Parts: sequence; structure tokens; C-alpha cells
Amino acid sequence: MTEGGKKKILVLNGPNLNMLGTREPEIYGSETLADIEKNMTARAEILGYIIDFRQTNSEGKLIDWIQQTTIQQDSEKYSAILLNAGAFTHTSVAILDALQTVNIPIIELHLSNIFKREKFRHHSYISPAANGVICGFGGNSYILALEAAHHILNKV
Ligand code: CA2
Repeated sequence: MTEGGKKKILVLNGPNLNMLGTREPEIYGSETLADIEKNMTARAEILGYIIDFRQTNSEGKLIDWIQQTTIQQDSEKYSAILLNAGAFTHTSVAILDALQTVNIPIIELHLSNIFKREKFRHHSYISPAANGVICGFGGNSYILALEAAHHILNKV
């Protein structure tokens, strides 16, 4: 919760998502990650949240950020994690282990519909730790994930 009384939501983006909007628009859409952050921040403001939006290409950094949510002081605490782990979704037991120590809602999200794509993308190591998964709606997956977290946090 921030000093202004708003809940904070951590939005984590994994490898290569910094390249959004530069290629493969037929799969990922034409929005950049900055566009997505802007749209999310606008929606979050209406719903009464502060968004902390981050991207890294490093698996270790993602794990550090996830771990920090479990050790933060009250004033710094996050209310939910929204996670697009990129390709680590399909490879990382270490991210699953980190998520399993978290006791706030976790929404896994993807821009593309991973089930419509190559078979190796059909399996997610991280889904068992998530409250739910949203995929296939392009940049709008982020807004839908935020709405999902809002529903969980407000039990509506
Ligand atoms: O659909 C998603 O959001 C993914 O998490 C994106 C990952 C992919 O490995 C997952 O299977 C599904 C890849 C992100 C890379 O995005 C790029 C976008 C444009 C140009 C280059 C990379």
C-alpha cells in the first residue's frame, strides 16, 4: 500500500519483451511494451492501483523481484503480481519455486495464445503457482490480468 492509500501491483516482464513492436506483429501485436505500460497505468488509475512495471532478460533478476515481494515492509508491500515470464514460462522450475513462496495473488499472462502455437509453448512451469492464466489477447491481456487481480483483491 502506498502513502496515498493505493494498492501496488507488480507487473513483471521476462526476456525479449523489450523488443515488442519491432517484429512479429502478427503474433504479438504492434504495441510496444511502453504502450502497454501506459495503457495499464491509465486503467490502474481508474481502478485505484499503482503499477510497478518492469522488464528484464535475466531469470535471476525476475526471481529476485519475486522474492522481494515476500520480504517487504508494510508500506512497500505489493498486493498482486502479474507475470509474463516470456520463454522462461516453458523452462523455469526456478521461477516456479520462487512463485510458490509468494502469498499474494499471481496472474500469469501472455500476449499470444500459447496453445495455438508450437507444442513446446503449450506447457507452462509457472501455472501451478498462479491463481489463473490469461493469454491470447495481445496487449489487452495485461489489462485483463489487472482486472482479474482487481476481482480477486475485491472478492467480486
Ligand atoms: O505470448 C507471450 O506473451 C509470450 O510469453 C511471449 C514470449 C514467448 O516465448 C512465450 O511463448 C509467449 C516471447 C516474447 C518475445 O517477444 C518478442 C516480440 C517481438 C520481437 C521479438 C520478441
